[in-house]
Amino acid sequence: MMKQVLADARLYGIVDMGYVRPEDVESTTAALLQGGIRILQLRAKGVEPALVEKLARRMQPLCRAAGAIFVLNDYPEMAARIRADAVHVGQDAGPLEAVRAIVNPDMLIGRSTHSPEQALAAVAEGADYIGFGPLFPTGTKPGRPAIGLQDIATVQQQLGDFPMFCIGGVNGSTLPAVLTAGARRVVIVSWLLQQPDVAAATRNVLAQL
Ligand code: TZP
Repeated sequence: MMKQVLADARLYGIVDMGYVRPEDVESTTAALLQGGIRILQLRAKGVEPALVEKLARRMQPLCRAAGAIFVLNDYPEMAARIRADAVHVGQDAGPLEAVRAIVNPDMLIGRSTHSPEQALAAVAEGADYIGFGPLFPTGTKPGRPAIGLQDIATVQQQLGDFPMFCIGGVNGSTLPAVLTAGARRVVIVSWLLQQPDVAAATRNVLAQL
């Protein structure tokens, strides 16, 4: 069932604790869901795990009620414990087989990829979806070099309709170019979170996808 929600998802949102105060996690989650997002990640780099779990447990029921996929970034053990719908890991997490061994068999696994080679490798390894980027330099992942738009079409073609979410510096102004470059699905983090009306901005982006 969540596989179908994933297949249908065009916009992936992230409640990133670099932009959202802990006390605003629920209202931000609600606004993104209200705008129509159906896959939502908690990303809390540098936050102590006990607080991450607390925040996850606040977001999760809101996602569930909306029929949206709740993704925990990093922490496969925690994802298994709280029965998240999905866990997202980076290149540093080791083989996906090891992640798969930790989580429930039906849990979706996503992986960040930063080149066509990594994208194809993650799919071959059994990822359920991938992130592909950063397309542009972004303050949300500082120091990570931008990969540009030139490889999107080729990789997406090779993957068929496999869920590949283009990420990094996607915003209201860059979105048209990202779509023209061949992206079918995007992740937008800071730009969405910083909109005065998050739900309306989400709705607006979804209409363009
Ligand atoms: N991985 C690659 S780029 C990125 C992540 C988590 C951050 C994207 O954030 P933003 O604010 O949409 O550029």
